[in-house]
Amino acid sequence: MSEPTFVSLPNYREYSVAETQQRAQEFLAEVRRRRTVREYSSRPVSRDVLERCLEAATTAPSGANMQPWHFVVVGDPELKRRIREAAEAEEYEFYHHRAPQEWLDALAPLGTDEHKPYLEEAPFLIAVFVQRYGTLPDGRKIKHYYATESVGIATGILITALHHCGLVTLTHTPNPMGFLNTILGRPKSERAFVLLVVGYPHPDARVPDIGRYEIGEKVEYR
Ligand code: IYR
Repeated sequence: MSEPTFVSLPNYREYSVAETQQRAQEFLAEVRRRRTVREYSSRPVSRDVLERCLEAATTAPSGANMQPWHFVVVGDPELKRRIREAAEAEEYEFYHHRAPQEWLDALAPLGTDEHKPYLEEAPFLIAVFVQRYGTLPDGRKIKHYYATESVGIATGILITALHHCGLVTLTHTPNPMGFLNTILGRPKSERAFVLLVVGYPHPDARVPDIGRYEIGEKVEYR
């Protein structure tokens, strides 16, 4: 077992009370504007910006610092076409056979169906994988703790970073997502967590007229 070593907290910043309040307000105003978008412009997205946002995502805290994520950025039209084809096949089954009525009722306000043109129209898809375990240089397996939670946190940072850059996303979870391992050549030790659609909104993009709960219904202080 290796002994822990410590360094002093690097780059920590404290703000004045007024600045703290302003930052909290501004951040809230910024994230409040985020909406999930299903209609994309074919306008390209700077690869450089994606790289910075992905790097931001990989700063997420993770169980035992295992960093149990893997991101595959897909911009190749042929790969996007294959992903769309596979996703639409699964989604057809979902909407027509697998989904219980209760689930379909819950989705009704979103107006979704098995057609997923955005998987080809958006400039990039980011397939996010959970690494259930890692492999040491000598080939031994190493367990990842809280892998799903960690990848969820990283994905949240990614979505927020992309929004911060004026990009829009869709958190797409075709069900099941095993086809992503096949198409993208990822090992069985990884499970697809989400397929993030990334781009600029179509000029005529519309979003469902749905709202958020009042904060008091979701947060309490004791
Ligand atoms: N995966 C399907 C269904 C779907 C499920 C949930 I939960 C959503 O919030 C939205 C859609 C689809 O993408 O259409």
